[in-house]
Amino acid sequence: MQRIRVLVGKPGLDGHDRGARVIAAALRDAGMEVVYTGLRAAIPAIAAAAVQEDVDVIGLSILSGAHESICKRLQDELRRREAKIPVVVGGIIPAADRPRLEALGVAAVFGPESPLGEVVEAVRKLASGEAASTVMSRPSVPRGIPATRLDHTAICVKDMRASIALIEALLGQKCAHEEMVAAQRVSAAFFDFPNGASLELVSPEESLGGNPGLTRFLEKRGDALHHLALRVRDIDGLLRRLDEQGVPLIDKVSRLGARGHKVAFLHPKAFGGTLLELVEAHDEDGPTGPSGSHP
Ligand code: B12
Repeated sequence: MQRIRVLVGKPGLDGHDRGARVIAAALRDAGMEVVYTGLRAAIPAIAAAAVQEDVDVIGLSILSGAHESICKRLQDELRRREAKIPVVVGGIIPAADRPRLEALGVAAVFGPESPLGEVVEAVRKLASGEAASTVMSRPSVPRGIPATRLDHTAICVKDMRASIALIEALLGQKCAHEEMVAAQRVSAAFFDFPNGASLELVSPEESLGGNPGLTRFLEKRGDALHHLALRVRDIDGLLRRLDEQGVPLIDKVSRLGARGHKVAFLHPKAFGGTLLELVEAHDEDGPTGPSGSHP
């Protein structure tokens, strides 16, 4: 049986070549012959090489945002050469752009964290002449929140000093960290636990002008559980993906929380009425402990 031949192209000025090299290696490991163009390949050169090398599939890696114009130009070049070669694309492709690429004749699109097995299978199907629609229908965008652990649980309190004294007595441990978060006009105190998660006490800080959201919360509920916080990686990439998937967000980009960590809140509607915070630590395994912030 003839080996499947694939051309992996890295068009334009985009210098992100990790994804292209990872994909080229995965296809080679799966027994395919792979021609990799290297960085900054011109589009006519990609089309010419694909025809000359008689490849079964062309794969483009694009993280520059120019995917639409590149795919259009490549299809024009292939048409000019009367070549009918399926094209797959990977990289940073917003979900909203996928239908446009499909309309341009792109057979499959793969975003960040696409499982390599899924890419190999799609290329194999296309090389064996399977319809692009069956390959395209496979979801390649990861879903959900890949939390690495619980970061902290926060209780909103009216009297910070009295609450710290109460919790210190109850847990038999000292408060690990106190901070005034000027940007949010709150004071926060943390009790850390051996598994890395912690309990946060948070209170509107009148000396900083107060936090209307927390003041309203206290008027309505009194001292009570306020939010849960999950530890995540690449918080801004995750927020972009959740936004594209229609998850209601309070923060579409992260902001600076306590302890210098990046944080963002989901709307309570997203989590059955409970306010959920995402936290990306600047030092994931470091000793800095959890962070906190307040919408
Ligand atoms: C590492 C990185 C860099 C490295 C690149 C190192 C290298 N040699 O590749 C460095 C530091 C050099 C860099 C620079 C820049 N970067 Co950068 N970078 C990243 C980062 C953090 C990870 C990319 C990566 O390597 N991922 C790992 C690989 C394995 O994943 P991948 O490429 O996504 O590939 C997977 C899929 O996409 C798919 N896939 C990819 N290619 C292909 C091809 C085929 C055929 C198939 C089937 C599948 C497929 O399968 C792979 C496996 O799942 C991303 C953020 C992110 N989380 O993606 C930003 C990111 C890509 N960078 C970005 C930017 C803006 C830049 C700069 C412009 C920043 C600047 N102002 O200088 C420069 C531009 C450099 C240049 N010359 O182009 C933006 C791009 C924004 C956009 N397009 O909308 C991103 C998204 C960051 C962000 N959140 O804004 N960057």
